[in-house]
Amino acid sequence: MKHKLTALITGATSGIGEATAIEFAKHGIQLILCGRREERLNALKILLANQTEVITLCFDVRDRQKTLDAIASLPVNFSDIDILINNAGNAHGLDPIENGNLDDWDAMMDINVKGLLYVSKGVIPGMTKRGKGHIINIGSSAGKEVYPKGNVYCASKHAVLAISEGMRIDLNPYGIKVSAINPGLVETEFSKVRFKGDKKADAVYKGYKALQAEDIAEIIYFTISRPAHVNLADVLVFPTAQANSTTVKKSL
Ligand code: NDP
Ligand code: 8X3
Repeated sequence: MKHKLTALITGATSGIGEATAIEFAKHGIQLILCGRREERLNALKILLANQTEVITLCFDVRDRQKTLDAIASLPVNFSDIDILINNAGNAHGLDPIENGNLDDWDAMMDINVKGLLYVSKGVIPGMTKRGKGHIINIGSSAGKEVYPKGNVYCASKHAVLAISEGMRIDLNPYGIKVSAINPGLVETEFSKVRFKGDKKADAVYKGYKALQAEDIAEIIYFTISRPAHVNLADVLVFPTAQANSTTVKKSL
């Protein structure tokens, strides 16, 4: 009989995904850690090895076949995935629509939306077969409102919310839980990626206390550890200093 829960976390190489891996390891959940930066995956595996079993899968969620192959390659003791954390994603650029960069648009739709779908396609059949599972999609406050220059990133996160609602309906007959966790500003590598390393990124989390990746990881653990009859379907979480995407109380 299987005792340990198994979780697959995408985007485990930094930020929210990495913090979730650390949080889950504390609770003995065995981990499938995914990302493109192999050295970081290996370092995290070593860090958590004395707390739980860890396996790493290095792939780009944009590559449909590699994503499906990586999930299909899991050894039998990791292949029954109880918890899927669809977290991999980023914003690329912050430009008015008329100046938007096509590569940025492709990246956001391909990673945040299509990548999430490819990973889900690899994992859901096992869950439906076993009649259980919990999918957590990391959306954003940007999935609930649109802010200036957020255009395509906001669209990608609105899509994540719609997909989450669709999954919850379609997977309802199988007893599978689907939750959308939608954070506001979280201090991670997110803004470094959005601004492509530009120092504009430094200002994003200055003058107030942003959410930390660990805050979201604790909420994710809380969500997956509710009793069987309880599902947190949709969670919006802001730092106290933030009221919505454009209202942030800063002491500058
Ligand atoms: P980070 O930049 O710290 O982490 C992003 C993660 O996504 C990395 O582990 C990265 O791994 C992975 N990733 C990115 N592109 C790909 C890809 N093509 N294939 C596989 N993995 C990929 O940012 P966060 O932790 O903040 O972001 C995590 C999620 O949270 C995202 O979906 C983001 O939209 C969402 N979010 C973030 C907020 C914030 O303010 N920070 C607020 C609301 C939501 P690697 O580069 O190794 O592939
Ligand atoms: C990340 C938060 O406000 O940069 O999803 O869109 S925000």
